[in-house]
Amino acid sequence: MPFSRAIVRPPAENFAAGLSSAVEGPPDVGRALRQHAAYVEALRDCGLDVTCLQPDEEYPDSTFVEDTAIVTERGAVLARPGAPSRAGEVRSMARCLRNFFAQLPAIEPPGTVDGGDICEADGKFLIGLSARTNAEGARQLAEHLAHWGYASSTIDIRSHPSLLHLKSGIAYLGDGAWAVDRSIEAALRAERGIDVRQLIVVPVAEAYAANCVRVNEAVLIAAGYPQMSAALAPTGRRVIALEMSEFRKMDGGLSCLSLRF
Ligand code: CIR
Repeated sequence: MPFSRAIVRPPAENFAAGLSSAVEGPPDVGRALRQHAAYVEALRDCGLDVTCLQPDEEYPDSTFVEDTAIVTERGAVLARPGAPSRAGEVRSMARCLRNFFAQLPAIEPPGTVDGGDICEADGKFLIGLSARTNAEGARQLAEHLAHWGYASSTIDIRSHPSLLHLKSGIAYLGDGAWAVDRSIEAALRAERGIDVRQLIVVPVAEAYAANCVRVNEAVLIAAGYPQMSAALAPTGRRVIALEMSEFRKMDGGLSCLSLRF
């Protein structure tokens, strides 16, 4: 089913106070807002009805809305972000999601799940075990997904410190096509029950570009990654390149900036 909606939240003035492991220095909030506006425009251009939440200074990382919920065609689950400073972001997302989902089960303590660790491929869910998503959170999520008839399995990325989330290193582009960081290529190939016909192993120098997003007939990728852009051509998808420099400085990528359903 194509996506018809997205939820986003522009960064707040104190965006630079969010969590970051990057060494590039603080983001420029004005530039981040312009990059975010272009991102929203691209989603609309792909046919999505975009709900734009108010920036929230209480949570400087709250522009990364993907981490607050797991949204599927059959239902949504409220996440429980593993970073304590982000836990409260879920409240306002729950209010928004209630407009679209009658039931909203939630990950409960001691489980933690960041939405960025969840990758769906044609109804099968890969759940990353990371510094943010723990085994108990993964277990609870798998149970909710199974209730809706979805299969899932885990991929442990805890020994890959360069990957904050599973989707920092993997993207499903549909029709058996994947973009994948070299460090998790073997784990992906070992997965059962998923369609892996075309694997784009992202060049080490372009590792950030592994976080790309298929939105209906298009793929959004970060601008400035020519090898990745060229590798996507055979997928036949329209490639939309977007400037992401300011979000990259805060460890965020394209998928993190929206919930799509
Ligand atoms: C964080 O560390 O939580 C944020 N600065 C970045 C979150 C990026 N989200 C994602 O990859 N899904």
